[in-house]
Amino acid sequence: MRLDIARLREAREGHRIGIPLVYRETTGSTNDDAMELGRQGAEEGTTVIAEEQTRGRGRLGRQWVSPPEKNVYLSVILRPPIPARLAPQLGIVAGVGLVEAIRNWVPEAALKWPNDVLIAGRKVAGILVEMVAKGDDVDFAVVGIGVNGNMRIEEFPPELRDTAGSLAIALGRDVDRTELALAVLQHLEAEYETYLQHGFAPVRIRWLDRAAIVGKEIAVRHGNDEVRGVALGISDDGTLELRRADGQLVEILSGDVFLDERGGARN
Ligand code: BT5
Repeated sequence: MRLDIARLREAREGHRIGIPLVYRETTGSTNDDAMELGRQGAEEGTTVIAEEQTRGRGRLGRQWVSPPEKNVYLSVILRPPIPARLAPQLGIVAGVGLVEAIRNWVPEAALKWPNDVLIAGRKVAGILVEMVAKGDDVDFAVVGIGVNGNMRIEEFPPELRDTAGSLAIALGRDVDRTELALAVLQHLEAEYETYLQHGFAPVRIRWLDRAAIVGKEIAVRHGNDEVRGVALGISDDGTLELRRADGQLVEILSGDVFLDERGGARN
């Protein structure tokens, strides 16, 4: 079933995020579309949503599997008055909003740094933040969110069948994608409002509360590098804090986190 765009527009009328809403049946990447709109001066909150992406992107040029009418793919333009170096905070803000939205369906959903959402160790959602700076400040950022709603295991490519999941897989029934998109926009807005009014501190606390990795043994890989240790939390800049076995504290800017088997997650 298609998204109910009239319902989405009506529900977001008068809000900061989710309106104007640009709808695409199919597109390369909603992030590319939103970046283009941002460059053209589109206002904060402008959102692009699609039924399908033919070139859905993850971080570091990776692919985001985005078949038609199964999941939610959306990108939001934000224009926060912050220095460009703090842009990674936006991913954390979005991650907290995203996990809150997903918890309406699956209360045990949790975050994995930087901002994947996991259910029973399977990745059900990811975030891609891209930013354009003006001098030292953020001109605009695009927060791209992909949530697997109704994908079944056999619909994922074979290499993702052990690590990817969806709300439908967790629940054993389909979800209403319009409701899911709406929840994502609502919770993203709530978290973003908190961030604008009170700064990063309260968002950081909520992130830590919903994180699957804090206190656990993890490995962080970036290219051929690997750092192992206990995840302590995130810093004010959104970097990951780790304590290695030799006691040294390390701050990680970017990479992929792998939880120990004993941590109960595979991804
Ligand atoms: C992410 O990247 O998790 C960010 C994903 C952001 C997607 C949204 S959809 C709307 C907007 N438009 C876009 O073009 N992108 C955004 P990363 O952490 O790099 O994870 C990518 C990795 O996750 C891939 O290399 C696969 O291993 C795995 N993967 C790909 N598609 C997946 C899916 N649908 N569900 C779960 N895992 C997936």
